[in-house]
Amino acid sequence: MSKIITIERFILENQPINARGEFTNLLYDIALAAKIIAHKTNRAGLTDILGRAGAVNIQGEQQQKLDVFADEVIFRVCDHTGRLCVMASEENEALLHIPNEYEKGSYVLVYDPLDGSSNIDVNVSIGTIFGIYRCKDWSQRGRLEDVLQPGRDLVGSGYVLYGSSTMLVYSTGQGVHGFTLDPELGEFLLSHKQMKLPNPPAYFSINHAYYPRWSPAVQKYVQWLQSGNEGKTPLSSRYIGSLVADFHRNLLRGGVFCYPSEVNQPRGKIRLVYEAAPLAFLIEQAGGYASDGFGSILNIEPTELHQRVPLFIGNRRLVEKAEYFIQMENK
Ligand code: P6P
Repeated sequence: MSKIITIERFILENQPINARGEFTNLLYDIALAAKIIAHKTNRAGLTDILGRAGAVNIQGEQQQKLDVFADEVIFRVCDHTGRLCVMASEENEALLHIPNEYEKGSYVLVYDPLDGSSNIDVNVSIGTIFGIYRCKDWSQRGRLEDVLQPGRDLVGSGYVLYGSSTMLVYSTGQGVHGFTLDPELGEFLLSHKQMKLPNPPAYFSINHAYYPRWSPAVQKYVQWLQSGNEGKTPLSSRYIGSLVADFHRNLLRGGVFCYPSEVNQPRGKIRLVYEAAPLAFLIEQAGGYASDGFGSILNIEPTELHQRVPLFIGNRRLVEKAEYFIQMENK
């Protein structure tokens, strides 16, 4: 029997040297929020939580009740702890300020509480994505500048996958580590230490329905992916339509997830601040790379909280090939 290590113990024993208790405790808080959301998500089919909450979020998407629930859980677990100076969520147009009655802290939490929500009612895996920055100006109570930081400045990021099992995968810059929730114990146990992208990769993930709307460069890139990427190992196509699920499978088996810009979504669909940048931080820690087709996602300076970005993320060679085709077209 391998060692039984809870996420709390692992975080404590592996916290970044310069981190104070605040950062370590923030990761605990996220693990707690994940357990609460998992508990509700796993019962989604059994309560009246399914279906639409009636509201429409900033993205113009119908909010599912679980979206709203997950968003509120993360905020309420984190708003009073004194570890954060501000939060930002996909489900909220404006910044989420720390209520005045609570102490503010030195970290920033950005998150997509439940990505892939269109899959909730059809029982397909969905996920939470989060990123952690340092507050830029301690004397202030959290401002947009604290959230609009490039992914290169992340001090930690991760995701929770609510699937056949619930997994929390995170990095604080010292590798990527995965924990699986034991629902009986209510504990996340270390199950995937130092996760690294396998080579050769096995999959490519893209929504082929958009083929007619992609640029010729992206069409050529997809044909390259389909052609066995220059005679190397042939790739199989897998696309779940749930970013965290596709990302997690590719992290375990190797591959590339692509959401290029297309005629109807000229800046792509994936959000930079709380989806692409946190996952880009993770994939680099796992030996991979993430690009918007022109350069690293981590180097993009956000200008708006909900801005979207084209995304190619996974094994470096596959992502750099996308850059090659796109940059050839733009010569
Ligand atoms: P499409 C879910 O809404 C999401 O943001 C990601 O989780 C997923 O990868 C993508 O959209 C799917 O988008 O246009 O292929 O249905």
